[in-house]
Amino acid sequence: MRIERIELIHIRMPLVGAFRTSFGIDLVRDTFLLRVLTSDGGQGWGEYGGDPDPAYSSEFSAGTEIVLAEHLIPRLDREVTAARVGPAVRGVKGHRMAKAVLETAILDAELRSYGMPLRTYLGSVVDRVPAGVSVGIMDTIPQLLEQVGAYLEAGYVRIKLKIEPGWDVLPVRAVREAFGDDVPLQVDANTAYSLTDARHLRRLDEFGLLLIEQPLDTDDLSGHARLAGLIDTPVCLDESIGSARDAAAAIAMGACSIINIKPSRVGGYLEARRIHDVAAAAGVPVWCGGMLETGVGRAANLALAALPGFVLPGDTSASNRYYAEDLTEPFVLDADGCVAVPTGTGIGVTPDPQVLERYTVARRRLL
Ligand code: SMG
Ligand code: MG
Repeated sequence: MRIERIELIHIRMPLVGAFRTSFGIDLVRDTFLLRVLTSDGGQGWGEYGGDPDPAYSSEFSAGTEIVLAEHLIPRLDREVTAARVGPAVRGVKGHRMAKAVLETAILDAELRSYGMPLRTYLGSVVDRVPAGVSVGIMDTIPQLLEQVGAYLEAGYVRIKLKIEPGWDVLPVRAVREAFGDDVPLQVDANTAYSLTDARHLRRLDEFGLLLIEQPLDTDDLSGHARLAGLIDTPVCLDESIGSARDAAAAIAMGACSIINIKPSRVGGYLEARRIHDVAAAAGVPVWCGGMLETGVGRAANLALAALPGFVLPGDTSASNRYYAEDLTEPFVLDADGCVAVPTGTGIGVTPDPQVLERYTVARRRLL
């Protein structure tokens, strides 16, 4: 496969409601798509998982654009396959989100050229995946209960509450009291706590949570290992896991007993698959995280979430969780709380050109 051209399409998509986490509040998804055009007339798409600010991770859109244009794309052979992207860009330290969007667009183009769906390439074993939903920090408990109630009504099979100091035990207790002990419930702190909060976090033990996600700093594996020994709630890592090697180390040192796999965070679907394999070998359950993806990123995440080790529901919600109008055919939640894995070749979806145009704020040719 020969690459002819690479375009960056900067998009701004309004969210259906504000999404607040311990590190900020989002009202719009401000990101970009990469479109790869091949010399035989084919194309491939990828969606950047980062944000304009380096708040969730150290990467951010404007920096990523420079890294792509000046450091990653120039290292690629025009004659390329997805498997060759990682080795080609190895000399660039870090920047996994940048590498992920590039590798994914190339992988999509490659798979389309073979007529193979991403789910087949990755080794998916199911056609539909159970969907969880991530619920942001709210101003009041009644607002939270209304939101959680609506998601349960819609069919979501698992609720994840974003937490931070001052918004943790109370909202969890309120959700348990309102909806009962049987609702699969978990929390995500996005690094908002420190080890000195262990006694406080122990108070969450009584609620039978599935897991607590990333309570401590990104680079604090040993802190997570110590915390895991002090609380009963299983510790799940998100931000801390950037590679299969990180996953192996975290598992070996007891820093986590569950892993949230986000392809964008770990450099793409190939590394995501390796993390899945490492976790499966160790008997560690994984689930597919999300970065508020439009249909482009969501489609690929669903293919990954259909691998056998993904035994917990992911943040693989329907399109309307975030967007009134998606760039692709919307992903919908079935009555049993599942979302269908795309069957088309490559990632299985293509943005609608007219819809994409409406949300495009800039275009730039990178190659
Ligand atoms: O795509 O449903 C989604 C987002 C799920 O909570 C979610 N993502 O840390 O897991 C996480 C967050 C990161 C994004 S917050 C802006
Ligand atoms: Mg998280």
